[in-house]
Amino acid sequence: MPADNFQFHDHYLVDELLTDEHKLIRDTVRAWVKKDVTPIVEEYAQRAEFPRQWIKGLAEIGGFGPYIPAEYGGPGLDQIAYGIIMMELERGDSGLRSTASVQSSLVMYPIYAYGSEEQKKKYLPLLARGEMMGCFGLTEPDYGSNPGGMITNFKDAGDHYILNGAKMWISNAPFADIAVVWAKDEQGEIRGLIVERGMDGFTTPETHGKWSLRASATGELVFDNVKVPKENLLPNVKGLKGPLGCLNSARYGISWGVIGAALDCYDSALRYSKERIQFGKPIGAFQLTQKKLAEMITEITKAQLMCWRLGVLKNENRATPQQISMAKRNNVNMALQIAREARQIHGGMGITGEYPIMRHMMNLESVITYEGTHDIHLLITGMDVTGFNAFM
Ligand code: TGC
Ligand code: FAD
Repeated sequence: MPADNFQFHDHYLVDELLTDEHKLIRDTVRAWVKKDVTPIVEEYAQRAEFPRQWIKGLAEIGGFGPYIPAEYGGPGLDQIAYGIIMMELERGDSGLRSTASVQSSLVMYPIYAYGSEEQKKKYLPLLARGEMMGCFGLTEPDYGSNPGGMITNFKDAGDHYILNGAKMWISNAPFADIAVVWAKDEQGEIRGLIVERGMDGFTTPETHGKWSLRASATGELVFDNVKVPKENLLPNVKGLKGPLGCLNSARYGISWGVIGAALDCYDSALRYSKERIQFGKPIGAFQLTQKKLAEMITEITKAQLMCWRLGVLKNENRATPQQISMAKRNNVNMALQIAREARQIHGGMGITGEYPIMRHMMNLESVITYEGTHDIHLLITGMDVTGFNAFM
């Protein structure tokens, strides 16, 4: 991998909207990504391996549960800081951001929002320090976009529950110490359970052969009569709104995160277009290349402004799930289109690991599917504006 010459691009001076604390956080995360992520990410992605050493670094930069209050071991930052961290991490790799967003929004958030005081004290500080890693089990082999149909279930067996079923496509599953698992109780109500590695009958086989998110570990969660202590049930939420509430937080982080991937692709394409000479001129001097670059920075700028405003609304507790869906859908698609165009600008070099483009592009094919597919988010927006439910 060549030297990381990344330069941030901020066409509308969005930076001026940030506080000094936001800028300090951004600089810290950016420096860590440049030092410990970009020099090795290509090699690990080629090997399809998650660099475990990133866990310590992520904890040190406040990447685990940025908005979890200090009393539970988190940095207690605001939502814009959370977004900025996700953006800087995804500039490095979507798989790195995935690890941080799963731990933050899908493991720490449900424990914080729905857990008992004992659960918060037991798990959150360890998760914030990266001494314990978690994963989130919602998707099942037969229930992806429609998680309400899940068949994973648990029964009351006196002083514990017995959990059966399976989850698939679970980020961080192969190495997670705990899993926040969504399962139906005997009344068919969806509840959250904290399942710990080592419980009899709980296994996490790794998913191999991915062409996307290769530097992130993905696996299944298999529950074969797993005895789960009663104190591991999340007491304060029932129904699909439990897991969907966590997704609001993760989707918000992704909306910011993918701007990082888009910026990395744009920055590389811009530099390449000035250096690569064809027909006696830099390719950036051709109108067709300029059209690509001009459209890229326009779309990035729109996404930056959308996220900043969404962050303000989120800080005020006014961001709706529908607004978050719109941003997730728009920004992931924006990043994927930019990655594809950037690959064209790099010509043949664009398919190699010499540049980050192809890796970002393949990663974004997962990001446009997970946390609700592109079309599911379109239907959420469609229902929001028309009032008609087109899901069924
Ligand atoms: P529906 O009847 O609409 O809603 C059921 C209940 O949930 C409430 N609700 C929400 N609550 C909070 N936040 C949201 N975003 C919510 N959306 C709905 C709703 O009000 C209702 O509450 P109540 O009290 O009336 O019961 O549910 P539905 O079965 O029709 O499904 C709706 C649909 C399709 C939008 C939803 O299920 C969906 O979003 N599907 C996509 C599934 C998805 O996003 N899966 C993600 C899995 S996790 C993942 O991908 C992690 S990747 C991590 C990484 O590596 O970064
Ligand atoms: P399906 O739901 O089968 O959808 C297939 C196609 O049908 C899609 O194009 C979809 O848009 C379309 N479709 C479905 N329903 C409708 C409809 N009503 N109208 C129109 N079109 C429709 N899940 C977790 O729980 N935890 C994780 O940590 C996690 N990590 C992931 C990591 C990776 C790398 C990947 C790829 C996935 C991960 N997921 C995770 C699962 C992810 O959330 C699902 O893949 C996603 O929700 C889509 O489900 P599905 O793959 O079953 O597709």
